[in-house]
Amino acid sequence: MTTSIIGFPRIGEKRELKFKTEKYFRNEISEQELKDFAKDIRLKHWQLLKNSGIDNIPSNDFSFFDTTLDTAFLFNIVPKDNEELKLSKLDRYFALARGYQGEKGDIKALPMKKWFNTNYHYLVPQFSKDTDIKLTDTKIFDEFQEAKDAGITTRPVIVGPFTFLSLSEFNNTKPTDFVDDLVSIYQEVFQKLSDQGAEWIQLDEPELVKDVVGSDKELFKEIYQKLLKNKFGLKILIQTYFGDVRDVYDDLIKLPVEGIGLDFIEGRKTKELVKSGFPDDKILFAGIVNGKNIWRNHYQNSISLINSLNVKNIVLSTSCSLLHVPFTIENEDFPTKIKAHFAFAKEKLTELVELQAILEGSDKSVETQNDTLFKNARVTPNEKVAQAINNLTDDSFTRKPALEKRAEIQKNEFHLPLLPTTTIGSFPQTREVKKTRSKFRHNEISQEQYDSFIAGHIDQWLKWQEDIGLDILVHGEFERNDMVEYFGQNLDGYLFSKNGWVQSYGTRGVKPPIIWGDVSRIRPITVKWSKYAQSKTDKIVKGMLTGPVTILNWSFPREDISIKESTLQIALAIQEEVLDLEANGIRIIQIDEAALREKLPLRKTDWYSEYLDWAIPAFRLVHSKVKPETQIHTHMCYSEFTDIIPAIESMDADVISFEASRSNLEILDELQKQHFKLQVGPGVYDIHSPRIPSVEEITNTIHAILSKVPKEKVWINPDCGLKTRGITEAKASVENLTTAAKEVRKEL
Ligand code: THG
Ligand code: ZN
Repeated sequence: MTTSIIGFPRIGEKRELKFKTEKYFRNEISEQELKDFAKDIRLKHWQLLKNSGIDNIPSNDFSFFDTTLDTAFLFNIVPKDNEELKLSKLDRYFALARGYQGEKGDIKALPMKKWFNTNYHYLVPQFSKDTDIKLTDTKIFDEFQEAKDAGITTRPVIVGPFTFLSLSEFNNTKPTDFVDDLVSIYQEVFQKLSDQGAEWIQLDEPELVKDVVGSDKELFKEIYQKLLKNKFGLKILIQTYFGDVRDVYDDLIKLPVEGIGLDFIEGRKTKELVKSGFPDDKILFAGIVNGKNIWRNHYQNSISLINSLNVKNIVLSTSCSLLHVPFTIENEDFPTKIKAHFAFAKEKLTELVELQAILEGSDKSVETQNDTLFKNARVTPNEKVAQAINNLTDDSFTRKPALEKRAEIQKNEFHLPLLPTTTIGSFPQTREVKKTRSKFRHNEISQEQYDSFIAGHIDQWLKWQEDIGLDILVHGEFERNDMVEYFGQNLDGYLFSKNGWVQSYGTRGVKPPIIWGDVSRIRPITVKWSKYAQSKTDKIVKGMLTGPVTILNWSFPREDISIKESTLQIALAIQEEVLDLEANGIRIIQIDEAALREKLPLRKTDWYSEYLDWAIPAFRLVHSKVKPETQIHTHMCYSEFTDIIPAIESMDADVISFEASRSNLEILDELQKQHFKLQVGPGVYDIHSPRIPSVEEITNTIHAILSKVPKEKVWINPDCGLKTRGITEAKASVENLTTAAKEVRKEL
C-alpha cells in the first residue's frame, strides 16, 4: 500500500510566494527573480513530500494564481484582446487574473468564482466563437521536468476536461462545440508528458460530485470515451473530491483508466458505492485524510474503513488538495495539549505515512497514542449557551412587523433620495494601517496612540464620504484584520493560529480561526468604533457585523458537534452585538453573510435539508429582536444565488447588496422574474481589480439595473468591500460611483 496527495499548498510555509509576487506586481523585482523563487519553492515542497515518505507526488499543482487559469492559458483559451496584448507571457497571464490598465491597453480581469464549496477562488475561462484551442504554454511540462531533474518522477495534475468545460462560460457557443478540440489538446498533453517520461497524469474532476444527470452525464461520457481512446502509454487517475460520485460511479469504474480518486470524508455515499464493487484492475486512491479541516485523523476509524472496503489496490490519499489547510502546525504556539489535536498540511503527510504503517502491520503504539486524543473529552460544555439554545422558539426567529410595513416606517425614518449610495464597509487596508495594528498587537505603541490613529483614519474617511456625497457612511473597519478573525477574537470558544494562512485567491490569503469549544460573546465587539464614527457626522453611519453562517463557514469547524449547533451559538453571540449597537444609536446595521452561498451543498437535493433549513433561521435569529425602524442590511459575495432567491428573501433583511459586476448582472433578470421583495444594491463595479471604472461605465450599469429593478428598490454601491484596493483607485472609483448615481437620479 502506498501514499499520495492530491495537491499541496503553494504559497509557502510563511506565504513567501505571496510576498514575492506582490513585490513583482509593484515592479520591485524582475520577472526572472520571481520565476527563480517559484522554482525554489516547488523544489522545496517536492523534497518535503519525498522526505515525509509520500510515495506518489503531484506536480503542476503549483500556480502563480490559479490552476484553472493555468489550464486555460495552456490551451490558449483566452480572450482575443489578451492574446494580442504586447506583454510578456507572465504579464499576460497576470492580466487575465487581475486585469490590466496601462499604456498597452485596458483589459478587464476574468470573472472569479468560488471553487466548489471552498473559500478558494478560480478564474472562469471564457469560450467564444473565435476561441482557438492550441498549446501555448509549457508550465505543466516544465514543472514535470524540474522535478525529474531533481530525481522525483511526479504525477502531473491538470483540471480534467469535464470539470474544465463545466466551470467555463460560453459566449454564443456551447460546451459540446469544443469537445473534440479539447480532447485532442488533452491527448497532446498526454503524449508530451509520456515522451518526457511521465507514468501517470491526474485529471481533477470534482464536477463529478455534483448532480451529474441528463446532458451533463452524456457530456461526461462522450468526453471520456473519446479521450481514453489514446492515452499514449500514460496511466490515468481521475481524481474527484468534495463529495461522492453517486451519479457516475458505475460509469467511472468501467472506464479504461488505472486510478480513481474518491473522497471518503465529504462523500457521504463513497463507502457504500465502493462496497457495491470496485474492479481489481484499478487502483482506488482513497481520500481518508481530511484535506479541508485541521483536526487529527482518528486512525482507528480510517483503518476500519479501509479494511471494510474489500478493494485489491488501494493508495492512501487526502480527501482533496491540501491547498485548503495551512502549511504546518510547527510555527504555532498553542500549548502542546491543544496542538496535539491538529494536523495542518505537513502533519497530514505524516498521518498518511503512519496509517500506511499501521495497515502494513507495524507496531500498534502510534494507533493507541492517536486513540487517546479521541477518548477523553476535549472541552467542557458551556451550560448557559446550551440553555439559551434550548429556550429558542419560533418567535426567536421572526422579526416583526413584516418587511413591507418596515419599509414604510423606515422610509419616514431616513428620508433617503432615490438610488441611495453607500459602500460595503471596508476601506483600503494600507501598509500603514496594517503596520499600526501589528505594532499595537506587539505592544510597540500604547492603546492611546493606537486609538488616536484609528480615530484619525475614521475622521478623514468620514470627511471624504461627506465631501463626495455618499448617503450612508461607514467607518472603514481600519481596526479590523480579517472580519472573521476580528469577531472570533471577542468570542469565547475560538482559537487563532499565527501562521495558519490558506490561499483565497491569487496572492490573497485568509487565516481561518478554529472553533475549539462552545461559542459565546465575551465583550462588545464593534460598538466602540461604530459609536465613535456616528458621533462625528450628521449622516447615518452603518454598523458593520459579520453574520453567523459566514463566521462559521470561514472558520475551521468542530467535528464533535454539528455545524448547525455551532452556528446557533454564534448567532446568539451576534444577536447580543446587534442589540448593543442599536442601543448605542446605530440605526442601520449591516450583517454580512458574505459566505452564505459558499457552503451551499453541491447537490441540489441537499440544499435545504442539509443547509438552508438551519442557515437562514440562524441569520434571522441575529436580527429578530431589533426595532422596526432599525434597518438591517446584508451583503453577499458571489451572486450565484438565482436558484435560492426564496431562501435569500426569507433571511428577511431590509436591504441586500451583492456582487454582480463580474457576472454581468445576470441575476437581475431572476430578481425581476421572481418579484424579489427586498431593496437591492447589485454592485455597480468590480472591486477585485485595481481598474478604475469610468462614470459612463457605471451610468450604463445603473441603467441596466433600472431596466430590471423598480427604482424605489435600488441602492448604488461597489460590489464588495474596498480593503484590498489602494487609496487612489478606491477613492477615484467611488467618486465616479457617486457622480454616476447623481446623474442618473436627475433623469428619474
Ligand atoms: N475573509 C475570509 N474569507 C473570505 C473573505 C474575507 N473569502 C472571500 C473573500 N473575502 C475573499 N477575499 C479576500 C480579500 C482580501 C484578502 C483575503 C481574501 C486579503 N488578505 C490579506 C492578504 O492576503 O494579504 C491578509 C489579511 C490581512 O493581512 O489583514 O486581503 O474577507 N475569511
Ligand atoms: Zn463581498
